[in-house]
Amino acid sequence: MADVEHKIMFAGPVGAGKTTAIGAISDIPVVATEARASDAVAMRKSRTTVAMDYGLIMLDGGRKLHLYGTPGQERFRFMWDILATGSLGVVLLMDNARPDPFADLGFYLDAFNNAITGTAVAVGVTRTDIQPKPSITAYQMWASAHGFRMPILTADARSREDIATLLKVLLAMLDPSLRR
Ligand SMILES: Nc1nc2c(ncn2[C@@H]2O[C@H](COP(=O)(O)OP(=O)(O)OP(=O)(O)O)[C@@H](O)[C@H]2O)c(=O)[nH]1
Ligand SMILES: [Mg+2]
Repeated sequence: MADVEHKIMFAGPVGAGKTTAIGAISDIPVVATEARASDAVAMRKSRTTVAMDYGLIMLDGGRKLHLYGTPGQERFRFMWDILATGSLGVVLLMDNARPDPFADLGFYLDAFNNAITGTAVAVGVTRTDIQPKPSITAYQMWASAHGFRMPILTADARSREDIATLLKVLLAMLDPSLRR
């Protein structure tokens, strides 16, 4: 089928790399809704997503993979459910340099529980070059202790290859024919 279109959502905390990841992998220039960051976010970076990011990957056979990035700030939480609707799967990006990445992971798995149930989730841990701990093994142990089964990989959001690997892992869980 040439006209099959799918939607993948990127979620995770402010600065985890959602906008960067979509920019690294998209086949079109990303449509981003970024604004100058204020208050606490501005201490981390100058711009933040306020509505969504949109990118597109052209798969073999003319099929399209639409990529949507959520705003990390919780005050834009109303967008999370909007963007989650109809998603084939969720990529959760976790910033390893944040104070408590496991608490972040628990929070996002809970917040996107509806979207994740019945679909698939893959976790990409960013900034491991800056902050190597916790290790991926520690994440996996945390996930299994909390009853989650999902792939958890390191991923530099700036790396097209890393984000492609994350998406391939996610798509393979859903439908092996979607592998690029
Ligand atoms: N050193 C390092 N920097 C990274 C890595 N992954 C992403 N970054 C950087 O982290 C920043 C992420 O910023 P964004 O892509 O705007 O983050 P976001 O998740 O879209 O944030 P919000 O829209 O505010 O929720 C960028 O400056 C990236 O270059 C990584 O693995 N290592
Ligand atoms: Mg963003």
